[in-house]
Amino acid sequence: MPVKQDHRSVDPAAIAMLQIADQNEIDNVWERLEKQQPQCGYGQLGTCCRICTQGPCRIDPLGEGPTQGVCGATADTMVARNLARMAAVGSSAHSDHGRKVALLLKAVATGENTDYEIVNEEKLQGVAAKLGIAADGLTTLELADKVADAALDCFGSQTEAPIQFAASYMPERLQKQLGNAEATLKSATGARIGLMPRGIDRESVDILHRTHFGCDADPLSLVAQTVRCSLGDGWGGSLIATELQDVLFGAPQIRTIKANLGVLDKEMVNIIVHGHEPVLSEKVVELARSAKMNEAAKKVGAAGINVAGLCCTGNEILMRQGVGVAGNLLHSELAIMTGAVEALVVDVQCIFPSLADLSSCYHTQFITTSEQVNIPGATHIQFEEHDANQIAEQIVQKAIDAYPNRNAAKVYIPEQTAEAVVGFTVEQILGALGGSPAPLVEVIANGTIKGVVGIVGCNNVKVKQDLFHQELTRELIKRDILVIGTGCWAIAAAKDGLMNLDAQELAGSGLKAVCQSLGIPPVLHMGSCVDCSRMLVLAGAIADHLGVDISALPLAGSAPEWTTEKAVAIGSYFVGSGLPVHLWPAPPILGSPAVTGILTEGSKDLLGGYFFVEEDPAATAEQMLAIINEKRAGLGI
Ligand code: MSK
Repeated sequence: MPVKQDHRSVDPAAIAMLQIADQNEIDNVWERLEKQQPQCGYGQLGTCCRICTQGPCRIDPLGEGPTQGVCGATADTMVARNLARMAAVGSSAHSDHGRKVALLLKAVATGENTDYEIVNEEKLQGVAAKLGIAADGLTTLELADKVADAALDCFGSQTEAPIQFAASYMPERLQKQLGNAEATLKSATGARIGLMPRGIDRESVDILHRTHFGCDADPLSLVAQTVRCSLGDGWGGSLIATELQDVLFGAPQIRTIKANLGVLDKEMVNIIVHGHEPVLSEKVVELARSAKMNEAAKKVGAAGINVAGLCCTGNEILMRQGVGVAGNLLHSELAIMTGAVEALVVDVQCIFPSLADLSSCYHTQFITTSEQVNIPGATHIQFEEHDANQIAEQIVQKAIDAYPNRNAAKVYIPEQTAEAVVGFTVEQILGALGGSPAPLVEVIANGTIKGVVGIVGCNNVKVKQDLFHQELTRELIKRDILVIGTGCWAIAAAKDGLMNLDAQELAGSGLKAVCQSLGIPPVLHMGSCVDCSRMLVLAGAIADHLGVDISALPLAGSAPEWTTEKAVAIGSYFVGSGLPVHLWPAPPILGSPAVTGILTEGSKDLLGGYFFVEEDPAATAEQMLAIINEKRAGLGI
């Protein structure tokens, strides 16, 4: 009698695959979590420090044992340093992604790279205009060169001035608010504590420096730098990634895609692309669609080539190419267990090292491609942007070569798929509204829609897969709150049918009427993790339209199944931009009353944004409604 697996996921496809894993004793992330129990309480509360070799030190928040580490660091210092380091890593991951796109744009502009081209001239001109770069008399490539230089300068700038992307895209009122907060911090502490990012790389390095042994011990300045670094991600690195990817690969369009493991095709060579950066996956899709490669696939007995995505690489090609998505983070092992995946091709971030061992039990080629992601047991095919076509062809060919090794007895593809309408960029949303936020503002002002919530982030194996994502989304739309979002949340919502037009029926009467008149679902897919920057830009456009601060708007954010350090950066730049942000699981800060106080209360006065923690989806929706109603009252609507 197989063990039921519905305590691990709400997704029927996942449950089916977990039953197969159970029957065949296949190791997986849920099993490994169980083997890790009980997990370290100090780590969960953030009160352990292994920054120097006099440690590791730990502090019991209940007052048992020492109250300081060997150097004298308190629990507040330890927690704040650990949090800052998380934000630095998360911001670095997003921003390094942005850097690579900026470097590619530069290489295309100078003619050094001819494997890519500028697909979206309109967007290029829009970005240039936003940055104040005059396009008159310049060719497209000359303009691209200037935009690439401006982007690259944001990474390495050594002045005290804010980076150009933040200074150009952030609403002026937010810049002023951050300036006021800096002044308040200075008068309270005497220290120069900045919040506007000066350089994307610099703010991460600043954290690495100030958290070195014997530097910053003040939770306030450590949290402030956490926010500054994260703002450099949201209004810098991630924004650069989003904007320049739209230039190079085209802006996403509203379209219908399929989501869940059922997108895999038993008759085809299945290639899954996983990770975050579309620079490689765009090429894999292009090559996989070519007549030449499909002919090659037919020669080995397949009906053709089918590409599917996972996680944010999946979101990128879903938004721009309409490619089906096989699942979110916790589907990555399950996808291999279908026995029908010829190649799992990964770039960077959110890739379990376990995929190598698991692939070796099947015919699946597990192919790493980034110099930053080397996994023992994987086949490494180094991706070089200047040779993208040839390398993508090599990868697709490797998948084709694997097809004859598929063991039919091991193949089981759950049939679940859901249709999802996706591709909601700021441009697409404003376009659907007639070019201005005015109609959205009007339906919010008259109460037809109460507010907007952005949900982001991962699956976390400690949370039943997709449960929080899906229930919170349902609870919010029921309360006439429009839900937008990115990342693995978006895939969870898509799999649940919440991005289907039929989901209008699940919305409250006001939201339903608006969605019906616009022909959109009540739950909008805005892209990958770096595309959280699209939500910032949208919030800024609404705030500017109304002439108020972002913090005054009936908006909130949530990361209800978050896992990664990138989510710390996203949450922190939302808070720094003035938004209340819900988190579950609780972040590792509860061992410090000071840090917890700053992030849940102090930041409210200083920045307008703050964090709150709640483990129940319906209670979270109620809290969000209360926040939204409070903001509405503040605006007099
Ligand atoms: S992929 S960062 S698990 S959303 Fe962006 Fe999903 Fe979180 Fe990775």
